[in-house]
Amino acid sequence: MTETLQGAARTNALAPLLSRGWTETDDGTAIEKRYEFRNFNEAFGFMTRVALWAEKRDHHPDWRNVYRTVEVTLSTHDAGGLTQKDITLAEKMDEAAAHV
Ligand code: HBI
Repeated sequence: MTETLQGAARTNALAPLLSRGWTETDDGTAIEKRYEFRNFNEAFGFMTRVALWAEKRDHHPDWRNVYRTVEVTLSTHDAGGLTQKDITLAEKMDEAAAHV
């Protein structure tokens, strides 16, 4: 099982994400971000691309779509917290959102 990120490794991994609108949950077990697109088609297209990528890697976002917004929570449930898998998925999602 992937280990949760701790100490400096966690701080360093989170720094670029926090600068791009990700926040840590109060209990520290997850990160969250709200994406806003121009319309539903862009939001759902983003979700489709991320879903295919996530399924291939067997690591999945918790998310909620309302019209043109997508609210995302990332955590590694098996590990009970934040792991490198969440960081990698967050980076992939930011990249996907930048190319809708
Ligand atoms: N996705 N976010 C997340 N966290 C998990 O622990 C996880 C997952 N997708 C699939 C998965 N675990 C499976 O590997 C296990 O539940 C078998």
